[in-house]
Amino acid sequence: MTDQHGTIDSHPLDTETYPPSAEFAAQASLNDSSVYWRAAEDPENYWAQEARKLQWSRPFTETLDWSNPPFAKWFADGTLNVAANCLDRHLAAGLGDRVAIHFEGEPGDTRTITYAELTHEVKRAANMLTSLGVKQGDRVAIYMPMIPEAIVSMLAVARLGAIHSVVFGGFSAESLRARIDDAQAELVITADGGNRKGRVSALKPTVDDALALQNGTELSVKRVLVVQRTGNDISMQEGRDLWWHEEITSYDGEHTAQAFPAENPLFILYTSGTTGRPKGILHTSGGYLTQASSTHRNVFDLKPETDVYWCTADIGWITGHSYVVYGPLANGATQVVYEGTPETPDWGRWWQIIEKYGVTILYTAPTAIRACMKVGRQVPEQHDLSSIRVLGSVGEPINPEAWRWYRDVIGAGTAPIVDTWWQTETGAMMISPLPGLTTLKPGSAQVPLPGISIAVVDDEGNAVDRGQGGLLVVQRPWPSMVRTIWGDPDRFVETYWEKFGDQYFAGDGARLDEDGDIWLLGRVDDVMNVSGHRLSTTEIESALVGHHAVAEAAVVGASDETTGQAVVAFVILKSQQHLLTPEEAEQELRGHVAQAIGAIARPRQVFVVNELPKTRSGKIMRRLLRDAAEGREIGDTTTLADTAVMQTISLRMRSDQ
Ligand code: 6R9
Repeated sequence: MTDQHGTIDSHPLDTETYPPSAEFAAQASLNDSSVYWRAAEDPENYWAQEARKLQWSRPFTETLDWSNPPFAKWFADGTLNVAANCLDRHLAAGLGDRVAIHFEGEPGDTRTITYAELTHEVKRAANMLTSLGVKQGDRVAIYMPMIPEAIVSMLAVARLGAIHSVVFGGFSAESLRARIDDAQAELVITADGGNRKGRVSALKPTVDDALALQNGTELSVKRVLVVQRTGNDISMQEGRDLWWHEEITSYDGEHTAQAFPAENPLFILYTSGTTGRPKGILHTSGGYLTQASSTHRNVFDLKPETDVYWCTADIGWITGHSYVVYGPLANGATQVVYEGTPETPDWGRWWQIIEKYGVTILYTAPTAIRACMKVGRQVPEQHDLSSIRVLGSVGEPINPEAWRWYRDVIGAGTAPIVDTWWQTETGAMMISPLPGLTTLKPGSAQVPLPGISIAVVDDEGNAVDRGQGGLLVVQRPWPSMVRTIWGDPDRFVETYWEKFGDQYFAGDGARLDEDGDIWLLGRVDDVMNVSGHRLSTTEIESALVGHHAVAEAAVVGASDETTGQAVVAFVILKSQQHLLTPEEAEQELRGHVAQAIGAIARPRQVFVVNELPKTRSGKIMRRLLRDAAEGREIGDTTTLADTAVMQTISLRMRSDQ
């Protein structure tokens, strides 16, 4: 079905394209499009070749075992040590003096850590954990700020064949405890605190609260290891709590890594923002490391000898796991790790860091880009960002307006932008341009990576034609796929596999354009149906942000007696736009959307707000906005970064109606 209204069944709004420059393509490692055909002919063979770039103790003979779908096994008879692949292997190749981490603390303290030093620290930590009783298969919870010890801890756990469960440092005591209980972790690694927004954000007291909760579950935790970072006053419980810096002095850097089977569990990561119990997404070793490292190399055109890479994600999220820890370190990359927030001490911080370290590849989220846009281009323009050669985006669809700003202001109008679609469940990137090959379209993640089979299907699971919209599915197993939900295989089957049989249901809507490129449209519950037309929240948000007065926008489909659903928009105006009153803004923006997309997309209401409700990972919680738009009691706000936001919005709406 196509129509003129710009619904998800029609052509994309933006048809401008950006082919790779001749200079970029000439130097790119992947600049021959035959890689796609070769991988498509025999995906398993493609992944086997990528896997062989890792160091295996016992080489695998079988690539994929899909005899018991949806429970996949990759490279199952091979053995390897994940941490040794990220560390010892590079030392053996003579790269010990290469910088692994340029650490920048928020207060301005710095550390430069080479691969030799990182390896030494991880070996000592592995010895320390062994003497604390950690062994293969045990679960270790990590609740840390973005400091080198967080990465050391993850790698030390991995080195022992144990399983880490990193819990983002912004989560509450209850959330932490729920995750500890679910995984039955016996050890927690934390810090006294971290630096955030110019203040000490205490962590150890939250761990204490989590462990003290009387929730009817017997506490699994026996020990707490505490890294000293901020020096805030904390209490240490005799017999349970140990200072890392005191304990570590007893251990040397001699540690031989043992090889574990490729399917040995590597980590559990709980997904946030969904209703009900958190889902413990389980990832294993060989397949995960294969795809994390392969995509990190190919999508960023990584040159480990010369690039300085920076991914701004926290290790509490999947992006931090795959593209701060495992991908970059397996590839021997040099990277920046920054502890703090982009606005501390001022909005110039990120650009100053890029200038200081000569960052060449930057990987961040659209929400951060829009925040920087809101502040204005004059801030990054005060810094020399000429080292940048590749830009990445992840976490949500990037609206064309933000895309163009990112390329023009941060990428000097020339850097390719790789818009990478993937999920906690997919473990690594799935859909993304390749910077030396793909002609870019702002706002579209475009093409499945080599070796990945993606389709857009209708409700019956039939692939839709070009020009049409539907649901995104992955058609074949991939190496870094989620293996199960920890402790709940039935839920794993139900959530992802029951809808379409052996195709993985991602929960995202998507549209194919006339070239067959994929446009992600947000979670399927964010797709609205207005008078029988399917409209995407993303598309309307993009139109709103395209208006010169709008800094950020969130759109929801609120139930409506006549049209089924109606479009309700929440916008933040740019700070210098006090020219428009809220009433004028509503008029103006309703008309603007109608003009940009079609009358069918005209918002029923536009509310001007000061802030939008977001999860701690920066995703807008449209569910709460929908509650507000439908005049309901606001639902569960526990995953909000700032719980007061919804109160302010509700008050604002009541005064309006
Ligand atoms: C990596 C990560 C996954 C959900 C996913 C989708 C959205 C992520 C995107 C994107 C459009 C992109 N998403 N990247 N949507 N374009 N490039 O973010 O994992 O936190 O599990 O979120 O994020 O809706 O389903 P996770």
